[in-house]
Order: sequence, then C-alpha cells, then structure tokens
Amino acid sequence: GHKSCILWFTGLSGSGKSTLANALDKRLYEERINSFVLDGDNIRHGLNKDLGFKPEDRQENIRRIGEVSKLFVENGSIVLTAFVSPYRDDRQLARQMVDKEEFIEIYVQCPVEECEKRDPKGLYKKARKGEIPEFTGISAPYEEPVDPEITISSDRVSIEQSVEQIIGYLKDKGII
Ligand code: GGZ
Repeated sequence: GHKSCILWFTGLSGSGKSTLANALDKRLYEERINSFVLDGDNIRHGLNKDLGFKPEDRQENIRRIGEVSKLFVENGSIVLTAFVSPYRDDRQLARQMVDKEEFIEIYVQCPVEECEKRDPKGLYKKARKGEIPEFTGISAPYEEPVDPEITISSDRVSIEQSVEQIIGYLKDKGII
C-alpha cells in the first residue's frame, strides 16, 4: 500500500517538468503504485481549453488543476502535475486544498538561459520576437518557490538521478 498525494512540479517552460513527471510515473507503475500525470497535453487541450496565459487565466488554470488533483487524491492516487505555475499565490492555493502532508512541491530549477538554449518547441524564439506575449521567463514573471519540499537542478542532474531523489523522499516520508 501507499499513501496518496500531489507531486506538484513547477518550473519554466523547457525545464523538464513533464519529462521528469513521466519518468517518475513509469517508475511508480513498475512498483505497482497507482499514479497519474496531469500536464498541458491532457488539461490545457481539454478541461482548460478556454484559458490562455494572462495572470487571471493562469490562476484559474492552477485552481482547476488543484481541484482535479484533489479528486485523484480522494481516489487514492499519487498525482503528478506538470505546469509552469509561475505564481506563488496560485501554488499556495492549490497546496491548501489538501492535507499538509499530501502536497509536495517540486521545483524543477533550470536557468532561463539553458531553457532558452534547449527551446524544444521553438517557443522562446517566438517569445523573443514578440510573437508570444507574456511568455514566462521572457516577458512574464516566474516566482521561485520559497520553501519547496524538493528542488531538482535539471541542468546538472540526470533524469534517472532526479527520479531516485524523489523516490527517496517518498520512502523517507512513508508515502511509498
Ligand atoms: C508560458 C506558454 C505560454 C506563455 C504557451 N507562457 O514548454 P511548454 O509550452 O509545453 O510549456 C508551456 C505551457 C505552459 O502552460 P501551463 O499550463 O503549464 O502554464 S501556467 O501554469 O502558467 O498556467 C509552453 C506553453 O504552454 N506556453 N504560451 N505565454 N508558457
């Protein structure tokens, strides 16, 4: 058996949140743990397709993701959310939706210069040209977590090592 919780990944576009969340999801599956990834692919294209990237829209995006995550927690899952979630207050609101020990904030830290160098979808390039307004890290703020449960330096640590770091934390806390 395992306890349910939310693993809330936050970080810049291109920092590696989704990649890491999916690698961890696979690892948990191998341990027969019921986990689920929420990311832009299954949320922003569906439930939240009415929302854009203005601060109010991001706030509503995160609020709904928090509510959906809470349902997964009630269902006994470990839910992995991979959203930029750039505003401290919005993350705080999501945190307060569940019990204290059920919300684990994971800061996927990566210098914006490195994210821009990776630029897997060419979005930073577009943002620099002004084709995407309010792009996080370029023309919109990213408020770093003050006291995240876990910090991953994604430009210095491999995905495998990062997965092990998080697994270690979950074992330490008696969650898995
Ligand atoms: C930031 C944007 C923007 C703007 C489109 N700012 O690398 P990606 O492509 O796949 O991740 C980014 C994703 C951010 O959506 P989130 O739901 O995670 O954002 S938030 O939590 O702030 O609501 C990026 C793409 O969508 N994208 N426009 N202006 N990222």
